[in-house]
Amino acid sequence: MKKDKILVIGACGQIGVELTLALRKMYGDANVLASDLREEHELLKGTGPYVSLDVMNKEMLHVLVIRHNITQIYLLAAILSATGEKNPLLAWHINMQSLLNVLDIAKEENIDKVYWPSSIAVFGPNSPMMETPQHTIIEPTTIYGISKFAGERWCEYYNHRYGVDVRSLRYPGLISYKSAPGGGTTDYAVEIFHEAKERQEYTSFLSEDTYLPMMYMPDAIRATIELMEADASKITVRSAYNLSGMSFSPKEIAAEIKKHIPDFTISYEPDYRQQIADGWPNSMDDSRARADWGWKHEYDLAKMTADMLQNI
Ligand code: NAD
Ligand code: AKB
Repeated sequence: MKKDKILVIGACGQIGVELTLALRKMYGDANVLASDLREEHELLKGTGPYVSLDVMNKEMLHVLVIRHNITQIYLLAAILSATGEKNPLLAWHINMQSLLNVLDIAKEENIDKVYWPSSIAVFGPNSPMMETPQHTIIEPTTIYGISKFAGERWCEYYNHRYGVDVRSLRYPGLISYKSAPGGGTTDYAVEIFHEAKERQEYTSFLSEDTYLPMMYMPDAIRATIELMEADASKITVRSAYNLSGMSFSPKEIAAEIKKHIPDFTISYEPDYRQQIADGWPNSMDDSRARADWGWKHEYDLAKMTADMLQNI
């Protein structure tokens, strides 16, 4: 029987650290090879194998996959929405070429499964804002969203044309305390917890009534693993599944934090990220993920806030 050997690319990022640790628990430490451009994250040290890898170097990636008999690849390396707007061509280049390198090697080496995340950023101002459906107008206006939408099309193409078993989720904004977020528009919802604990005040770069779809990291990790563990016959969406947990505004999260830290105050100074957020959904319809492979979220705003404040 073939043993699973997993390669995580971008393992030192906000999702990568927690996903790598979760995969190591499931598959055994030695069977999950973590890789990133950056130095190994503190929380990964001593938990399993680590290599330095630039995913843009296709030859090196290919050698690594062959040398380690890799059977599954999780590609998490990317430039996120806010950072992407500062250098759109670089964001396009990295987000696209990394995915094409992985898909092509997966095809050539008959890799069993590939995971690559998409985002709510695929939607734009012409998409329905409330309960945004799985299939609807998709006209992203950020370079990050454009690259995610193009990536979704490539994933479906490699699946339909070459049979590559690639799976994807449109993550909402993710909130976590183990590894810092990497330059997104939803990062305010992580920063606010740190500032609330350290200074009892926070200045939000989004306006008070900006609603965005959000999710607590334990739900996101579980969704990822459940999607990847599902029988292939259940996966009817080969672009990316809508995925939903909760939806709130800066005003609402501040009110929830105030229940735990009564002195906490928030002020608002919207910057360039406001425009990005204004083009994204307020909430998402993820009924397809629920129907196909049984997705069910666990954390709401109150439960997440209590856990974040306890663990930071
Ligand atoms: P992150 O920025 O925290 O982590 C990305 C990691 O990739 C970093 O550790 C970085 O060093 C690494 N990396 C960058 N370029 C690389 C390269 N050339 N070679 C190897 N490694 C490289 O991002 P994240 O939040 O962990 O996101 C992971 C994926 O999930 C991305 O595709 C992102 O678009 C997607 N996503 C994230 C969120 C979120 O809220 N965090 C929401 C939707 C989608
Ligand atoms: C970002 O804000 O760029 C990410 C995302 C929702 O894709 N968190």
